[in-house]
Amino acid sequence: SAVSGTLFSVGAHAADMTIGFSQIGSESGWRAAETTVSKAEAKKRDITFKIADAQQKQENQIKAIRSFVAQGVDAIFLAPVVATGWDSVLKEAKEAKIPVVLLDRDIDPAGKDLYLTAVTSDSVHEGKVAGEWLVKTVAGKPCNVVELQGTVGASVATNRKKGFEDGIAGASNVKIVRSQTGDFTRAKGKEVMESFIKAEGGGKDICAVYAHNDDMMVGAIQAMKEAGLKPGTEVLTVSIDAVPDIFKAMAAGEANATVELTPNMAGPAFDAVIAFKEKGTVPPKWIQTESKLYTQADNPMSVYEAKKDLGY
Ligand code: GYE
Repeated sequence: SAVSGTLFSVGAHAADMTIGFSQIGSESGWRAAETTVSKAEAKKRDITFKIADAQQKQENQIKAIRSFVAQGVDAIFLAPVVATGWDSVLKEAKEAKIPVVLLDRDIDPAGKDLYLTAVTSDSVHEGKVAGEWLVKTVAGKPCNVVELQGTVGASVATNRKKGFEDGIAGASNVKIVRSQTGDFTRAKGKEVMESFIKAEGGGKDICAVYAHNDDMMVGAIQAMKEAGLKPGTEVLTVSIDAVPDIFKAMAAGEANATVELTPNMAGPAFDAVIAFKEKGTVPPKWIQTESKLYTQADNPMSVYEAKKDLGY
């Protein structure tokens, strides 16, 4: 009928949509899984999905966004490598009436009117859960912690640092003695851990390692083993992401705990964009995904097996 015809033409249909995604790169196992899962989620909804890999560089992300704007895509997903420096390019997208959705990292609060919604976990909470786990586990014993930070200027690095500091704030026995960036990669995690061990006279006084992601921890575990230390027993480990390899390390007794976040940030983002385009539904400014702590007590080998099918 004429009525349903009219209704049909006002709605944007997922199958007709093209969405561009400015992805950071492939620095971690979590990131690679996010890319895989995003493609699968686009396919489920019949969305034409274009991914631009920025190879960790903000300037490449800015170029990708400009190119998506020039192509007139229906929406843009952005995983912002750092939190600042987005104002002018996001204004360009806004002027072109292209909604932007942030995935997995935030931008500075000043940019809040420049995007439709952000799909992220609560990264302050993740750090806090990690810190509280450590406080509980050392049960009052003195504990010198070394910290491997994520990418400098990334919201998740700032927040996971702050959250951990909050988590240990009430425990004067737990102290961060060294803290440096390992840029979220295995290679740098290993390198920085080697320098921590050297600087700490062989590492005998390091009680725990806190890493802002599992990949850096996997590198750090390697460094500890090569230095003759025993991660998982002599040196406690707690990190974030819950990638399959950390469960393997937990099953081997070489890692202690991880905080999980889902690599499926795109699914809720697609749904928000579709509802916005089709019905004008404005999503909440923050779509929060869950965080969950896993320890050696959670049957790590079975989690490892289950994770392998989830895009990792
Ligand atoms: O934890 C880390 C990745 O932004 C949530 O980035 C993401 C983080 C993730 O490199 O592994």
